Amino acid sequence: MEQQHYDAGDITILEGLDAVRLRPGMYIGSTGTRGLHHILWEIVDNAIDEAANGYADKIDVRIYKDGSVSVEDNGRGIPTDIHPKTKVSGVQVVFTQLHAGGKFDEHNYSFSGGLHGVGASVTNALSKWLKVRVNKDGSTWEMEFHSYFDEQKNKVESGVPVAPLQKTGRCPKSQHGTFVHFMPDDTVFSSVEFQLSTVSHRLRELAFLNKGLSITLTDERITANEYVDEDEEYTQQLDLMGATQPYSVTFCYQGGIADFAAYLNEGKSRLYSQPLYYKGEKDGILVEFAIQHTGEFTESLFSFVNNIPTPEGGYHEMGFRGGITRMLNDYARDNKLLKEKDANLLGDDFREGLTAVLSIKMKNVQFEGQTKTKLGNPEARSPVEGCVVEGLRALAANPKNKKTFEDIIKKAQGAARVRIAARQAKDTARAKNSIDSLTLVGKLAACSGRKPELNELFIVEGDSAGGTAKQARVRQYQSILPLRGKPLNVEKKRLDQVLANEEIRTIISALGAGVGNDFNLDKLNYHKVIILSDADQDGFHIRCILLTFFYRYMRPLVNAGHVYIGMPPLYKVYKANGSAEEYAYDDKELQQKIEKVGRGYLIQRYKGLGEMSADQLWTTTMDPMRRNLTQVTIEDAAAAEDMITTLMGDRVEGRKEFLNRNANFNKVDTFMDKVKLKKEGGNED
Ligand code: TTJ
Repeated sequence: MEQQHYDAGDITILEGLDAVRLRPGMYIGSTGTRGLHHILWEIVDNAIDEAANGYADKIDVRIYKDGSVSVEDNGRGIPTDIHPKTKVSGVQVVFTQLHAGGKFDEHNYSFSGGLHGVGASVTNALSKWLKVRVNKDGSTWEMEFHSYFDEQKNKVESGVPVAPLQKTGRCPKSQHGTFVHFMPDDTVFSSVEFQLSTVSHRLRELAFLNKGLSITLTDERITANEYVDEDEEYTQQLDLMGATQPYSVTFCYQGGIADFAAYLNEGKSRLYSQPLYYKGEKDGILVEFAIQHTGEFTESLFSFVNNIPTPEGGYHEMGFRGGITRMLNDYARDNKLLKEKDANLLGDDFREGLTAVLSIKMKNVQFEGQTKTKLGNPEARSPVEGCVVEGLRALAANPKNKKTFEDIIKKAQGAARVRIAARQAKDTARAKNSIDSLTLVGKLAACSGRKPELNELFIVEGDSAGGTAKQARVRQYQSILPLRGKPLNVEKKRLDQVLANEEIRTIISALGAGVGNDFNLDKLNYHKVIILSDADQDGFHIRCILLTFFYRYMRPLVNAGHVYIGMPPLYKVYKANGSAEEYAYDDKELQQKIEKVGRGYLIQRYKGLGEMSADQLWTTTMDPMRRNLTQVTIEDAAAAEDMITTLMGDRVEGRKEFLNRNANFNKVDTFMDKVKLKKEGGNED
């Protein structure tokens, strides 16, 4: 082999390739399997570019038995003439000049590059040998590069031309193209074994992304019947020659990314048979997308920038999603599928079951993210969104797509319904979880005893009566929970709204047995839950609300007979000298007590619990031996609910009227009679 002479320019070129040799990771990411395949993609990208520019429609990739690989296109062929500045052939420039691509070049006017685009010279620098053959203008040209150990320099030189580009023969003018064959350097890469599945997957992807381009992959290492692509079983044509022919597969998709979307949805139920496809351009950005909804719920968006996958997303995906949401909401409104009062559907709703392929082409791409597969150009967003809106509008304007768009809206509306229901369930769960002991701090005066069977909880209307009850109680087994304000009217409220109410949450928390479907009687802290409210309009209302709440959300509590109404007396009949003191709980009893006390009696009428002393409250209402307690039956609770529903619900007028009629406490008791309250287990009169 002849030692070549290099001029100054050539030296810098070789120093360029030296840099690649020295730090391959800087150029191809790694020297592992990924890096190995990267040097193949560098070559493939060149052929793809030629095809994308319309000069080639066929690419052949071949893996040889010796582990080398070749790429051939039927394009114009790499320029063979001498480059005036460097005085070497175009072929030599391409394979020995560090192509300033991707991240190194701000003037990256080509759409190619990006993740790859460091150029064919990098492949050359990391190969044991590389051979090029160009068919152009009726001639065949050849050139070879190699790496060798330079004994004088005591180091490996790589990518060195063995000889200048040479014309080696003639060929028909119609036979034009470039053939590049190389052997990856096993001293550079940890493994030099190309993976058929990796190569096959990417080439298929490229075939989808480049409509009509035919890409053939041949693997001479195996025979046709030795490899069945897990995704590609149906394209395998195992003939009688299968045992002797090398494995070969051709990818060619006339529908481009529309075929890609259909391919991704194979075997799934589909909302419409053909993917919707559009190709457009805005502000110098080429935008192509294909969408097809499945009957499934997951969204899968495959996005690409300049043919490079962007699994980490980025601004183009934002624009895409935004465009879908905007256009479909507009469509639904314009076609009265969404009524004026309806809220807009969310992007998530439209994307349920959506399979989409988005492919854009733009200049000066900036890749970001963990794996540098996220588009970081904010200027991409708006043109993509614009193209998507425009494209979908054009598609929707086609009468044959009318049903498709209507079905998409319907599916989204279904998704929205599920979303709203799920949201409510989640809120409820969250509210339930947040009901904890904190809710009770400063509110509940808890008893010291730990036996629920013996323990009593008094739910007392108002802070002042609550205070009195706290003084009066037997702290071993009686707990007091004062209710500030009126607890929320549980009627016609969803569980999550009910749970948002302070007073209600406090009650749930104190009882400790949960609420709604989760209510568990076994965890109940009190076997007597006693509602203690004033014998007036407000007290009556509170009692009804609490009963309705228990009926609706803790029905087992009522069913098991744990709920009671505490009955404070309405009157005290006494003698001024203290020789007599009787309590009456209703008008009939008042007459009896008057007779019992006899001449000179005095009557005190209690307007509320707050008027009683702790002693009086204990004697008349809280002492188990003397109090007048009424057990609430399920019918009582149902009647209370009915009361709330029919008289205290939406009909404000009806409520006012009812409360006016019942402002008289006697009528309250009449109501209580009507709902057949039973007396507590026979320990009083
Ligand atoms: C450059 O401008 C003049 C016409 O040819 C253009 C060109 O370079 N075409 C071209 C390059 N087609 N195919 C290639 C190519 C193919 C492979 C497989 C590998 C490389 C490095 C380039």
